[in-house]
Amino acid sequence: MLKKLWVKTLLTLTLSLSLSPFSIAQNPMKGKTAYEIFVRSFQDINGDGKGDFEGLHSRLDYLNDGNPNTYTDLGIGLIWLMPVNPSPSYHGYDVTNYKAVNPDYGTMQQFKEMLAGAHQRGIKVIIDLVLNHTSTNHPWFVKSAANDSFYRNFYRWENTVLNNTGPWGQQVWHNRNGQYYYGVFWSGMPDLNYNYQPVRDSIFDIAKFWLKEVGVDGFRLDAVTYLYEEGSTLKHHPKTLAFWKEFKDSCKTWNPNAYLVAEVWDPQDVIKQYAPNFDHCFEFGVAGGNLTAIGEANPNNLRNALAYALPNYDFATFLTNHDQDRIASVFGNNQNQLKAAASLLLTQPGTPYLYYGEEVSMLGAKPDENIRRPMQWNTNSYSGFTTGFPWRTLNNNYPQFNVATLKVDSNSIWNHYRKLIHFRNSYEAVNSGAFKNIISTQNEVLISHRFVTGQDVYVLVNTSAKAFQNVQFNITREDNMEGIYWLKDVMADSLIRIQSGNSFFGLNLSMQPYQTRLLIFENPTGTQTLLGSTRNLNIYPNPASDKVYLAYEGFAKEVTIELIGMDGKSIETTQTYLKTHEITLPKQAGVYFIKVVDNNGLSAIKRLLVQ
Ligand SMILES: [Ca+2]
Ligand SMILES: [Ca+2]
Repeated sequence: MLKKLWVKTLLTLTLSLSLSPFSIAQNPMKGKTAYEIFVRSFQDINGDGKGDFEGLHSRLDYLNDGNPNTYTDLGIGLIWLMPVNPSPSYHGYDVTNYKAVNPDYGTMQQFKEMLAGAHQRGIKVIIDLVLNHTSTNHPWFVKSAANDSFYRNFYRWENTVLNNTGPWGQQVWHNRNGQYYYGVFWSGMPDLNYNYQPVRDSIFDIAKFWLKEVGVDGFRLDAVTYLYEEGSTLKHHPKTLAFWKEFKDSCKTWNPNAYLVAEVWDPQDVIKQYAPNFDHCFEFGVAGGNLTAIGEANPNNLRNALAYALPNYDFATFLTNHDQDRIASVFGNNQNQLKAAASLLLTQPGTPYLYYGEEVSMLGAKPDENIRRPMQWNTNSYSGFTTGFPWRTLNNNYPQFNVATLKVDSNSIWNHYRKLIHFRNSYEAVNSGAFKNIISTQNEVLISHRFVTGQDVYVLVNTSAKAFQNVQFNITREDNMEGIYWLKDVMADSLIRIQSGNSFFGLNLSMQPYQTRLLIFENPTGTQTLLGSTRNLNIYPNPASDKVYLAYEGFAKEVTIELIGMDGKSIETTQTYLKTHEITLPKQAGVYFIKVVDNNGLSAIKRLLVQ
């Protein structure tokens, strides 16, 4: 098992030696793993059957307990809350007041307390802003429909129904008292008229309110392609793109670290046009590539999507979101396929977004309510989501697929997610380094080289149900050093030995169906340049009971670790090539010593208090 201490040590070291090859260092969410939450379905505290801010607050430790030395949380660094504004609908994508919170979820004070709790744990929080349209119950629309002189032009009105239909052929002009207003999605969501300056002013004021007065870290921006319509141009109007540029610039003025992620559900050449106006767009091409890679045992779509996006823009990735059938339903709850899909998501470039419950294989297929069901926490009634009656029934698989049950099964999908997220969080090469697709003898196995200077990680994911005995591929080393190298296989916690006389290595590995291998390139025997010149032995925790973890740097590859008692007698000796080591401690409390010696005779000794 990967140990955080070891990872931190290695990371500190490599960070000091390298700069990211990307220009994305400025991205405020660089390196983070994100989690999309439907507040109504996450955790209910007051027993009314609807999730709320206090419920979410009580579950923050599940996402990230804020302690970098624990490994039992999910390791999430950013949460996206689906709309929290008041709304007549269960989902909230038709807002009636942009500067308030939905009373179903609690008060603004409770929202702010939850936000503070998240920030204490190092979790950033962004909220969904739905700015293309409002609810017909929004006071702006009510006044507009009543012909109020100021609000009339907040929406687009025509005296007669126009015969143009919407982008997907739908009716977009809706009757209200014999006049017609434009609503691209449906009659309950009238589009705002962005050609009217007071609308734009109001929208900027809303963004400023949330960033400056409330203190959220940014926004997920819904349906960003539809703001302006003129004639037959109903999407991607040049004014729409110009608006978002201005919006981004303004948000960064109010908070330089504000983060904007946009929904541009379009082909990649369209995403490319929008990308400069946001920190991220969701990469629907890569997301689709993840699904076809596993569904069709063919990673080519994914390879192509990454090849297009990577040189052009930074992006956010996912498997499925709140608008799509859940991944567990897509793959018939095949746990091996679901693990492989998670492996793709959490080892690929881009900021990955989990959809809540994905980590416990929550099921869900359209209609939308069924993909937004209550979270599956435990085996209690209603899975611990509520003590009352839930707003929507739970999936009937919750007795087997819930956090509490899967947490104690080391091979579960939940632990697969947890390990991968912590792995990703720990390696700059994986969370924000460069990506190179490695060609092998098996097209079904996606092999990625993720790297920054001084840190090389190779990820192998078998996208198929077939086992392969001989997956052959080459890896290269720029430092061109001769010697014995080791690849640490993190998932298997084992080492693969390779030897070379030049910078080119041929590897030949087996892959089980849907297997994931995470291979870290360890440094060659006897060379210490990459490890730094200072020998350093870290013991954690200290004082300790039960177990301690060692991390050491500055030693040659092979080390001998010795546990010594107060009387100076050796209790246990171990030889290892790993850069980290776990020791099970004697039951007897007292002072012990740990000594590390390498095969060049370099050594360090440290005192350990066992409680
Ligand atoms: Ca509630
Ligand atoms: Ca519009």
